[in-house]
Amino acid sequence: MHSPAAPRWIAHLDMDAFYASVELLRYPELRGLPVVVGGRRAHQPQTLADGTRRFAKLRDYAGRGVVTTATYAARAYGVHSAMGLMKAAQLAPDAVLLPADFDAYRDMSRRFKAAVAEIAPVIEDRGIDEIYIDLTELPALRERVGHDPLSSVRALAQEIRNNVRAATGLTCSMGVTPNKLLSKIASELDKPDGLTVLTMAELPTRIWPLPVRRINGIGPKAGAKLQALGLRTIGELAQCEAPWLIERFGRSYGQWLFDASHGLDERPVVTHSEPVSISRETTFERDLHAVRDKAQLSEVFTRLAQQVAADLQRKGYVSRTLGIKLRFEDFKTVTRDLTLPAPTGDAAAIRRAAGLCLKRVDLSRRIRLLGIRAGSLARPNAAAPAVRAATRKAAPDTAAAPAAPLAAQSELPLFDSPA
Ligand code: DCP
Ligand code: MG
Repeated sequence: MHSPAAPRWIAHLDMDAFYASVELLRYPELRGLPVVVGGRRAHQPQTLADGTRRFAKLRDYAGRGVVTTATYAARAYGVHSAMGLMKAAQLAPDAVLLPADFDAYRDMSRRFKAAVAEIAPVIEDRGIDEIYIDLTELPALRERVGHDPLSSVRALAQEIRNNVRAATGLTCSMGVTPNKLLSKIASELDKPDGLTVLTMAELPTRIWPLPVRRINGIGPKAGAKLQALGLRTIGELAQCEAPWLIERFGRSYGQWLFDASHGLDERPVVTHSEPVSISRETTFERDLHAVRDKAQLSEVFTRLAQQVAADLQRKGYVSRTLGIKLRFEDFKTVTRDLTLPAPTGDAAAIRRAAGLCLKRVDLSRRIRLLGIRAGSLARPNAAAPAVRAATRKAAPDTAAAPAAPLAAQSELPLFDSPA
């Protein structure tokens, strides 16, 4: 085990404009242009008779979709992730709009992680385009005692970046520091295609001038509260005494704020993380009504169940807790879930369980978003978990898990009766 005193070298690697960069591999003629990912299938580029491609432009977009990601050329116009596409169109009307292709992004995600693992296998997966890597025990660093440690760290980080580039054709940005907290901040300091190596000695010059919100864990609420207290930068936060912060933010968060501002973070790089749940959801182009749009809703519901089943299968899980998420026209969100007597990965069983959850929701309002979530994940070959007839948030009349065989192909009528 690592003693807290022994310094570590932890890297945070984050792919640059990830989804958009994957698209540029496929459409190299778009390189350097403002490109936004976020369209629907209708925005798929058309190949013309002469072999050239015709792309959809943001100016022609109408709808409620949001920007999933934008190339750096598009960001120069102020376009960013989560911005409405109509708003983005005002800023960059000539930007190219492309539909998202999640299968391609997932495939590229696996490839870049494999390329890192060839050099540095201690990896914590943080999602589709980012990972932490513990470099501390790598021979390339350990065997160079007596050499300039910073230059070995830099060379190793560069080698990892080169391998990612060679395997994927994509660039990434990397921060390498003594811990995860600082590396996460550092990887953003020289984006895109940047490498930032920091020691603790550089905390005052490189980290303290940054706004408090750059710390992963200071969200909008805490950020606003710190701002109201007159604390804008991480350095200003570091000037505060721990008891003063604890008084205002509570014992654990106050102490954490103090530690974070001083660049302290002992969290290990965790290599085996199991997903808590697998889910799919979709936002409709227009709000749908349970009765009038029954056919369309039912179709979407089936598709979501099939997607969740396919995700489960690909990742090698079965699920025992199926749930649904609904967002209504007034943006109110409700969830319902249901624990099955035995885990399943079957699309029909998932749809059926989700259908039972749906029956517990008042469907008189129009629906904006629909999602299905599979939780309590297990490996199919693992010993069956103890059967426990439990439902959470269940109405008394539907508390029992379905008794019929879950793989039954019969489809329950869904969206048939708004409560
Ligand atoms: N993403 C998303 N919704 C968001 C933000 C991001 O679906 N609100 C997706 C698209 C991104 C990917 O996740 O390509 C990675 O997210 P990042 O925050 O790392 O953003 P990018 O990789 O696109 O850009 P950057 O170069 O800033 O890392
Ligand atoms: Mg990224």
